[in-house]
Parts: sequence; structure tokens; C-alpha cells
Amino acid sequence: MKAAPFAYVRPSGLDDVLAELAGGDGKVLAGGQSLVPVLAMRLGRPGTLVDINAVDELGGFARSGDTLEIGAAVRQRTVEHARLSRDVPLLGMAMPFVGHRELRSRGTVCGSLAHADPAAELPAVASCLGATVGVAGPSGRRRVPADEFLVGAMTTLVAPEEVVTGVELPVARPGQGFGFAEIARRHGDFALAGVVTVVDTGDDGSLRHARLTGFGISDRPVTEDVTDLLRSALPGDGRDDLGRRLRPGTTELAARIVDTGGDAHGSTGYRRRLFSVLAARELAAAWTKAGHRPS
Ligand SMILES: Cc1cc2nc3c(=O)[nH]c(=O)nc-3n(C[C@@H](O)[C@H](O)[C@H](O)COP(=O)(O)OP(=O)(O)OC[C@H]3O[C@@H](n4cnc5c(N)ncnc54)[C@H](O)[C@@H]3O)c2cc1C
Repeated sequence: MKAAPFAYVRPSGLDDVLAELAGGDGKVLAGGQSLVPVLAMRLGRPGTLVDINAVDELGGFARSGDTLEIGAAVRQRTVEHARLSRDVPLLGMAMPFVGHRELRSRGTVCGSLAHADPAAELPAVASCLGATVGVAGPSGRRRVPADEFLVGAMTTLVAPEEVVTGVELPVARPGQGFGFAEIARRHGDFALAGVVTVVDTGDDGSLRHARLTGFGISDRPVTEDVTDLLRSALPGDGRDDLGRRLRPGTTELAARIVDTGGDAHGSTGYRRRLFSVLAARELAAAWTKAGHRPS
């Protein structure tokens, strides 16, 4: 199909972007990797596409203190290849799973957050890390925690008159370990089920905090504090044993949070099993990477 007619503008300043969006009938165009198919299928019929790629202010990509700041026009592929991104190891772990290389050459990190596909990798990473999303609108600017930003399937709290300006991701600290895994039918497909984990340990190697995010399993990424779950499975005799001891807990978690209905690719029960196995494995992996080696 062909898209319904629309106007196209490419402002060079943020104020002009907001002026174009003011009527509420505009749609931000970032990488176009999700929006253009939506238009082509006539699932959306915006009056104007507001291309944000000429706005210098949205092209920033830098470390500021303990935060990696990624502007709204920054491509996924740029982030994937930048040395800077090593400060946020989950970006390197997740990025190869975001569609294919060609899509990442155009797609933006913030576009993925704004699109809010429940099975997308980057919203899950943002949620697990406790990232902050910058939003600008007619009444000014605000910074929103990723969990509040992601409201539901393809839904964020950004109003039609607003634009995402960037995302701030915390850089890794010593004593942190990370895990990422997903199962998809083919590489580059959206996940049937996926898991992101972060484990924090103290100077003495003791567990301080553990977080786990499931994606592809509900209408948005679901983040849980799993410190007690991990603590109850320690001390471990090694990663494999720890993973096995975590399974009853992750099975219980799966029954509670995996609520995506069955489809042609997998039933709810199948997704629960996938999630449970991945969650135990990636929680154990994050604990190991945080500094604990199998004995
Ligand atoms: C075949 C195929 C496979 C894919 N597989 C995956 C996958 O496995 N995992 C995955 O995560 N993604 C996947 N994607 C989508 C991914 O490629 C896109 O990069 C991403 O979802 C959107 O990023 P974008 O910059 O292209 O956004 P766009 O397509 O430009 O925009 C997407 C939506 O977000 C809004 N938007 C974008 N930027 C802003 C902003 N700054 N402020 C406000 N609203 C904004 C747009 O208005 C639009 O509604 C796939 C896409 C295709 C076509």
C-alpha cells in the first residue's frame, strides 16, 4: 500500500519542531524504520511529518558525569560502534538484536523508545537501567523515568505536541554485572521473550541490589526488584548451579508477569517457560560478571 498524503517539514531548531507539532496533527520522523511502514499500511495518517534530523541540539552524544546522554537524532548504529557506549555495557549486548544492521543505520535509540514496541530491546534496557527520558513541549521541558515514560503497547506519555529530546543512561559502576538474552524466531525479529538483568555488589563482593526486566512478555517492559530472589539462591557453587536454584523463583515470577496472550508463534505457557529459563540464566550471569566466578 501507499501512504495517505502528508506534508513534510525539516526544521532546524527545536522551537520550530514544537511549532510544527502544535496543532496535534503532526508526527515526529526520526529514523522512519517503524513510522514509514505504519504510514505505508495506513495504520497512521498524520497531516505533517516533522523530520527532526536537522536539529543540531538533538544530535548530541556524550558522557556527562555518570551518565551517557544520547540525543533524539542519534542513530542506533552510531551508538553500537562508539567507544563511548562501552560505558553502558547493556547497549553493546542489546544492540545487535535490534532488527538488522541496515535498520540500525537509520533507526534512532530514542525512536525505539518513543515507538514503545513491547518486544523491543532498547526500552527494556532503558527500564532496567532506570534511564531518564527528556521531553520538550509547549509548556517546557521535563525529565521522565523510563518506567513512567513507557505506558503500554506503542504508548508513551509523550503528547502529540511534544518531542523526545534524548535519553540519559547511567554508566556502569565497578561491582555491577549485566545480563541480556532473547529468543526470537530468526535473528532480527522481535523477541518472543527477552530478559535484561543488572546486579550490584558492594566492595566486599556482597549482593546489594538486583533488577530484572522482561520484554515481549507483556504490553510493556516489566521491571522487578529481584534482590531477595537472588539472595535466597546464594551462596552459589557456580553459575550453572545458581541458575538451577533460581528457577523456582523465576518460574513464579513468570506466572505473575508474563501475560502476553498466545499467538501463531507461541502460547502464553511457552513464553513463560522461555522467560523463566532466560531470567534464571541471565541473573546468574550478571552475578558472575559482577565479580563472582564459579568455584
Ligand atoms: C523489518 C523490521 C524489523 C525490526 N526489528 C526490530 C527489532 O527486532 N527490535 C526493535 O527494537 N526494533 C525493530 N524494528 C524497529 C526499529 O528498526 C526502529 O528503529 C525503531 O522502532 C524506531 O526507530 P526510528 O528512529 O526509526 O523511529 P521512527 O520510525 O522515525 O518513529 C517511530 C515512532 O516514534 C515516534 N518518534 C520517533 N522519534 C521521536 C521523538 N524524538 N519524539 C517523539 N516521537 C518520536 C514517531 O513519531 C513514530 O511514532 C524493526 C523494524 C523493521 C522495519
